[in-house]
Amino acid sequence: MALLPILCYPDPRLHKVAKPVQAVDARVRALTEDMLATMYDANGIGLAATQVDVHERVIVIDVSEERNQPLVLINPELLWRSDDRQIGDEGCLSVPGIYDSVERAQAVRVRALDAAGNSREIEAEGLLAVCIQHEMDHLMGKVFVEYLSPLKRGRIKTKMLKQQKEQRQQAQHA
Ligand code: GNR
Ligand code: NI
Repeated sequence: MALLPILCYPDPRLHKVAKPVQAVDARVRALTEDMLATMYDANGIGLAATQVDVHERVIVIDVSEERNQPLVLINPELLWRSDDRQIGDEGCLSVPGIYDSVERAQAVRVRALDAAGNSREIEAEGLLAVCIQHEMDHLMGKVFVEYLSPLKRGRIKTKMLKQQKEQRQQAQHA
């Protein structure tokens, strides 16, 4: 098991479109294990393969308080989304320290393969539905800040680049 480095906005690799997984084999299972370890280590509720620079349709999620209900979604397909909407603050491990309000469907139904390669259908609402939509966006190369105004997005981009520059300088002087 390994912790994987997480790409940070505005890294252009976050906008790559992920390809379907061809076979749920040992390589893909190892990827899901590493992604779960990385997500738990970073205290996130979800992680898309795109964020660890793997451009395949793989998502891991755990929205439980106890952090003991891992969910693996491979090749997820959106079957249905409710007309009912919800608005909530979102954050992203690829945009650290930024939280802003995003409107999403209140409920979704998805079909995906699990880590054993079995097809499953999941109906989700509330936070789990938000997280599934947020992660499926990542697989399409979309980051939540793209729902914000161009002004806010510009400010976030500047702030992230400044943070990254400071981090590089710190690393150099270490
Ligand atoms: O950890 C995360 N929290 C979160 C909170 C509200 C809405 C979405 C999320 S997902 C995020 C982890 C992440 O960046 N997944 O891609
Ligand atoms: Ni994210």
